[in-house]
Amino acid sequence: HDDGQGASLVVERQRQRVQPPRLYRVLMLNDDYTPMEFVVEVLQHFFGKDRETATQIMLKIHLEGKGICGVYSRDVAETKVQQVMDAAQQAGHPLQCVAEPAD
Ligand code: NFA
Repeated sequence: HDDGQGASLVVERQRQRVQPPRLYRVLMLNDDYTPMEFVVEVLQHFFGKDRETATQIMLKIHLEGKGICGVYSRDVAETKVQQVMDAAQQAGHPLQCVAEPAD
């Protein structure tokens, strides 16, 4: 049934425009100790990359100092960072992962 508020809700939504969620890049940083294989497995497991793509990203981080693992909403990006940091700590590797606003 019609509760009689439909028209006013439409007008309110016209006034109060919804903004798309801000996006965040998740970056991994190079270090001298984390094994290449561990980084490749992290990229596959937490970022959904296939083995070839994960290897390319790992090598870019190794050669250039940092690289983008993915771009997500803030909540998802922060969860990815925590998952990577937890996995690295569990394994005893110094791998660092950070999130930054995409723009
Ligand atoms: N630089 C590391 C090594 O030579 C590999 C690595 C790549 C570490 C990407 C962290 C990030 N074992």
